[in-house]
Amino acid sequence: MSSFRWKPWVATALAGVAGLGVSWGQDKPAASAGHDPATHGASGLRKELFAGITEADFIKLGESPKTVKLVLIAAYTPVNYGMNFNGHFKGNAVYTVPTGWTVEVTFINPSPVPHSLLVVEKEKVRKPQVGDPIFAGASVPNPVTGMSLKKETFRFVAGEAGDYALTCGFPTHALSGHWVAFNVRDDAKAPSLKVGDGEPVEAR
Ligand SMILES: [Cu+2]
Repeated sequence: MSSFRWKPWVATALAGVAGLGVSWGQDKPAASAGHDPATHGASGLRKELFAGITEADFIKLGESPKTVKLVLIAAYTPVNYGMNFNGHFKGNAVYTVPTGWTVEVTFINPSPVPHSLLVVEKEKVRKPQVGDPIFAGASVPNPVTGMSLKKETFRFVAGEAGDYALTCGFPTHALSGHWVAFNVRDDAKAPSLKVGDGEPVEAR
């Protein structure tokens, strides 16, 4: 797939394949959908992978100076057919990190459906395949293959200001909204996380 040449009809076909993801029954939006992982139901999720993790752990200052720790959980809620991180998708959560900070990421996919996580330039989320990570080390292993029922960690230095995305690298998932925004800013004093129309909350 690395020699894949993008053509509009291919994108349409692949988006169609992604649409078929509706058949992943456990990820169907449900009336009970919420931010409580307990609402997942009997869907084959390996819940022990995120046992004890709360929303307070999603962004925290690291032990070392200028270090921030992020926890991103795929399929955390059933929204967007599970193609979300901590319940967020299509850029509706925005992480901001000061330029030069080290980012320590824990990625958890408790679902049997493969997902992955890497950092790319934001415009790449409009492609069926998002390509290589923009910063050295800013990816789980084999992001195109994805992984399931597993936890991975990686770390990288947010070395250059810009607009990026923390995205799933499994083909067509970014197109289907499986990404959140990741901004690196020269003028940011502390890492923060903004959800929806809310105010940014600084890491502590
Ligand atoms: Cu995904």
